[in-house]
Formats: sequence, structure tokens, C-alpha cells
Amino acid sequence: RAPFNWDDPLLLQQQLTEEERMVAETAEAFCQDALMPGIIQANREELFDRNIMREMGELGLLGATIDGYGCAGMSHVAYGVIARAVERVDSGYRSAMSVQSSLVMHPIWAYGTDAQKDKYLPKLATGEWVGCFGLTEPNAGSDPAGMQTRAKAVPGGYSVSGTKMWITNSPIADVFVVWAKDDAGEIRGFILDKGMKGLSAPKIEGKFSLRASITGEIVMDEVFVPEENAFPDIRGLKGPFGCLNKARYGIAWGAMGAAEFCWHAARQYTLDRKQFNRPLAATQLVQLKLANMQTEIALGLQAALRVGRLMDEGAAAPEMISLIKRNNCGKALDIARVARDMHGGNGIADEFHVIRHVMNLEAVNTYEGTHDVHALILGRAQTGIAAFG
Ligand code: TGC
Ligand code: FAD
Repeated sequence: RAPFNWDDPLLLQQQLTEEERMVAETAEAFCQDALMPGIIQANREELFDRNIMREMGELGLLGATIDGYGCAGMSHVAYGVIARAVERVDSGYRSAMSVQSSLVMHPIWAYGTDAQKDKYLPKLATGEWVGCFGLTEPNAGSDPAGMQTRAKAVPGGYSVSGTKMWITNSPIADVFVVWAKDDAGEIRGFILDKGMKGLSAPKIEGKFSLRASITGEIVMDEVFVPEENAFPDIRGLKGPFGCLNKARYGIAWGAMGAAEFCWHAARQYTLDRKQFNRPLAATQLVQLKLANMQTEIALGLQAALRVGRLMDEGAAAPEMISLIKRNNCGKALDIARVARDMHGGNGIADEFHVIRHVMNLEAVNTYEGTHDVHALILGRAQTGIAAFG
């Protein structure tokens, strides 16, 4: 009889390369030793310590798939296992990491000039600079084609005006990758630097989700952006969507990390907690819930691994990424809610961590394309009919 590992039922660990296993171990150790001890306080007080970015940078966790510029040049699967380890602690920390890696460093690397790469990537890789990505606007969320931000051509560059909403890291950002329509109505990408005249990034207060991640607006009032700060060639929504592919993929791994935390916590809690003179884990209802969690997580991780390998081969279609982002975020949220219930009254106390994951996963299920928008992307792919509008 082959052995069965309850916490790695399909032997994912064996499917990783030696390097990926080492990356996973390093990331796990850092996350548990450096991030986990402070998370309750950070979440209560809505604090994001930007030193976390430097620490991640030191370990090579930022822009991990990029070759050169001080980056580690690892596989997409390695990036996935990093996201899983970070989000096991908190989705907010994974947010900060994935925005920096996939939504700021990736576009500069993929669309930028050599001068832009030389200037920005090394400092973003060490975490000395923090980046943010501005696509969403108050009136353009699921439908970014409806953006109102404009980049008007002026001598030597562009005058950019508009407001971006719900932007991870923006209040502490040094570097702003912003998408705007030019005079021809085409979407283009620009790198804005902190301190540019007319640029501000007020914090959004009162979030009940991702409280340990800082979120803000980007307000641009006729910000002069020199030509050298524009991405020269990329035009249209495929610019920002090319970055979203990377970030959505990482989220599919990350959400499984949060789900695993909740599953393990629910298992331990119901083993320890006795009611009616027996452990809760001795009841059929609890075992059914644990079996469901184990199954969904094992399948979700296998799917993320498969898409990661295809990304490394350059063979992953965006619809595959929609499939795993939607499935893994939705399933993680379901798992977190059930785990919360299994903790009874303690389930709403932050010291047990599960309620924080529930609240975080609400946002994770919404950002980077909502659960339903990814269903519509998959619906379009199989019917040929776009049901968006
Ligand atoms: P559509 O006609 O589908 O596409 C327009 C152009 O874009 C190309 N394209 C893609 N290219 C690369 N990768 C993809 N995934 C792509 N999807 C589309 C497409 O080929 C086309 O190119 P071309 O050359 O023909 O012009 O555009 P649409 O307007 O109909 O799109 C509809 C829809 C719903 C699919 C899309 O708008 C969508 O995905 N909406 C969701 C918006 C979203 O995800 N926003 C995320 C904001 S960033 C964020 O949330 C960060 S949170 C980070 C954190 O804290 O972790
Ligand atoms: P809407 O698009 O208004 O959607 C509202 C509801 O309507 C959803 O349930 C949606 O599924 C549904 N819906 C929309 N269209 C349709 C349709 N055609 N058919 C059926 N149902 C539909 N954006 C960035 O650019 N950068 C960031 O760094 C960033 N970070 C974020 C951090 C946080 C904490 C949050 C909450 C959001 C962040 N976002 C960011 C924005 C995020 O991507 C958007 O919130 C998301 O894309 C949804 O847009 P919306 O909030 O405008 O909702």
C-alpha cells in the first residue's frame, strides 16, 4: 500500500524541482518567522510595514521570474510557491508582493525601454522602491476599457489627468505604473515617479478586508510625464492584461495557501475541542467538511501547478488562468467560511486567524477580475458570445 500524506494528498512536493522546494522552504521560514508573529497587530491597526518589502527583496522574492536586474530568474512554479507561503500568513502581504512583482516589475521588464529597466528594476527587486499599478477607476472596474484617465500629448511628453481607485500600495509607492488613453483613444502605459507635480495618492480608510495591505487612490492633476517614462510600443488593453495574467496566476496559488491555513486550523481545532464528550473531529459532519477542504485544495494546487508549468513553456492561455483564479479564490473563500464556522465562537476572534482570512478572501475573490467576470471570460471562450455588455 502506498503511503497517504493527509496534508499533501497528491504529493505536490514530489512534483517540484529541487530549486522550487528550496524556494518554498525559504519562503515558508521567512513568512512564519518574520511575518506571522506581527500579523494580528498589523491587521488590527491597519499597518503595512514597508520594511517587509526590503526583507522580501533580500530573499529574492520580488520579481522572482525575471532574469537579470538583481532578480532571481526562477520558474513560474517557484513564484507560485512563494505566493502560497506568503498568503498562508495574510493575503495582504501576498498582495504587496504580487503587485510589485507582476504588476510593476513585469510590465517594466516586458514593455519598458532599456533605460527604464536599468533605472527601476534593481531598486524594485531589493524593495528599496515600492511600486503600484493603476488600472481601476471609480467608474471603470470590471470594464477597464471605460477608463477616463487621459494622457494628452504636450511638448516633451504627456499631461496625465484622472483618478485611479482601489490601488494596492499607492500611498507608499515610489513608482506608479498607470494606464491612460492617449489623444487617439488608445490605452498606453506610463511610469510616474513619486513627487511629480500634480500626483497624489490618498489612503482609503475603513477597509474590513486586507487591512494589513495599504490601499489608496492615485489622483493625477495634469501631471507632466516625460516621453522617456512612457512604454514605447504597447497599445491597448493587452498591455495591462498581460500583467494581470501573471498576477492572477500567482493569486491562484496564494489563495490555496490561505485555504490551507484555514483547513489545518479547523482540523486541529476540532481534534482538540470536545463537545458531547468527544472531539468534534469524531463527528461525521466535521470529517465531511475536512474531506471537502482537503479535496478542493489538492485539486486547486494541482491545477495551479499545471498552469505554472505551461507558463514556463510559454503555452498558458489567459482562459486557463481565469479558470484557476476563479476556482481557487472561490473555493478558498468557501473553505475559510466553513473553517470559521467549525471554530464556533472562537472563529470570530482574530487570535485564531481564520476570520481574517475570510475577510481577506472576500477582496481576493473580487480583485484581478471578479469571480463572475472570470466566469464570463470562460463562457465567452466556449460559446463564442461575449456576455459582458
Ligand atoms: P477584450 O476584447 O477581451 O480584450 C481587449 C484586448 O486585450 C487582449 N486580451 C488579453 N491579452 C493578454 N492577456 C489577457 N488575459 C487578455 N484578455 C484580453 C485581447 O486579445 C484584445 O487584444 P487586441 O489586440 O484585440 O486589442 O476586452 P474587453 O474590454 O471585452 O474585456 C472584458 C473583460 C471582462 C475580459 C476584461 O475587461 C476584464 O478582465 N476585466 C476585469 C478587470 C480586472 O481584472 N481588473 C484588475 C485590476 S488590477 C487589480 O485588481 C490588482 S489587485 C492586486 C493585488 O492587490 O493583489
Ligand atoms: P464592478 O465592476 O462595479 O462590479 C460589481 C459587481 O458587478 C461584481 O459582482 C461583478 O462581478 C459584477 N459585474 C460587473 N460586470 C458584470 C457583467 N457584465 N455581468 C455580470 N456581473 C457583472 N485595481 C487596480 O487597478 N490596481 C490595484 O492595485 C488594485 N488593488 C485592489 C485592492 C483591493 C483591496 C480591492 C478591493 C480592489 C483592488 N483593485 C485594484 C480593483 C479591483 O480590480 C476591482 O475592484 C475589480 O476589478 C472589480 O471592479 P469594481 O470594484 O469596480 O466592481
